[in-house]
Amino acid sequence: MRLLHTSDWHLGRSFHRENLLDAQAAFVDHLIETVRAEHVDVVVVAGDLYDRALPPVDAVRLFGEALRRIHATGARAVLISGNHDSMVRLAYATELIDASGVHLRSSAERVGEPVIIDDAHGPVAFYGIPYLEPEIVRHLWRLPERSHAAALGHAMDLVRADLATRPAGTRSVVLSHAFVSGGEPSDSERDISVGGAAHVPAGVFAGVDYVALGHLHGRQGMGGTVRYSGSPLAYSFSEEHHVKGCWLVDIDAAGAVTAEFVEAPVPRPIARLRGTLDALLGEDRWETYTDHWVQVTLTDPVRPAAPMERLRARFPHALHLEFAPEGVRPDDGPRWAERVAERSEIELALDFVDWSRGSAATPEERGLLQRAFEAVRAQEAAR
Ligand SMILES: [Mn+2]
Repeated sequence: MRLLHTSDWHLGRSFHRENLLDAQAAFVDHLIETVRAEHVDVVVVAGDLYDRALPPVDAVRLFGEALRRIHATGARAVLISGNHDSMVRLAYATELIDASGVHLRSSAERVGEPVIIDDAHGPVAFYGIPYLEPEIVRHLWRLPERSHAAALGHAMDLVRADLATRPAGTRSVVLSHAFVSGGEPSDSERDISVGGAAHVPAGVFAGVDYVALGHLHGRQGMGGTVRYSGSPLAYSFSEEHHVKGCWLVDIDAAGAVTAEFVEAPVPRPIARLRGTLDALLGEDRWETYTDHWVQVTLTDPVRPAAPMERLRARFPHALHLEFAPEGVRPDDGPRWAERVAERSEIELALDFVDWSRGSAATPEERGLLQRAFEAVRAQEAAR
């Protein structure tokens, strides 16, 4: 059986105000061509189909078109919701859509209920585990603790319990949207930590033949046959060295897996440049970046006038500008944007408590804030 594993489409997302819908549509074209050229049996999409719970209409249209075109190739599809998606909205009419061979799995109640797809060697069971918000599934499953590890651990127990009832030799694939320990994040995933922990150990997935992961936006293997495909496009400048695409995965009669990476088209390469304005505008070595989407860090000791306008004369696709003056006396420490970058919501809130009151939050207050952030996220997930 041949799968095409992809994730994190984030349809409707923009890149520093640049609309990416055309680039996302080009990825869908590429996906369909790959399914046909490589005779893919099942397209597997591991969550974050949309960028937000209420996606813009153009994104909804593109998603509908992608499903229709996958169906038209004759391939089947199994998709799950991610932390950016609305579980409830994506669960709409799934039982009807199932009849077409396109299987959206977007509810915790159905994780132990596989989609069975046969090939010449027998059945393959596909279990779709959507992103599980710990606060929600803790009540549903009466879990002893509110954590990603407990949530996914229980979901995988349900998967293994179902698999044990299947005929001997049934092969298995799990789709999951989670942050597996040891994975390398980028700047474009949304924080999902609960009580400080976002990670689950890879060992939670023991007992299945292939695990198709989503959530982290860089492709990576997590050991064995547990893999992230990464997003099909770069969604932050931190991804400038990523290679984007999908895994083409073959599962043989015995359940042994081989995988090969299929690169996706790059709408426009991205790069981070650093130097003085004169150097960036004058030196030949920057010529290769004139067609890139660029983020520029200017190192001029004194901020030049109209820097973006002047940069765009050479780099028409400059999108983001930062300043890091060199050779000047440090003033009040790093700039605001630098201080908040890469800090989580909870850390920012704790900074605010400290700043406004003059003393740091107590462990109890910290817990209270953490629970407030998680409650908001749980509410969002149920929308
Ligand atoms: Mn994502």
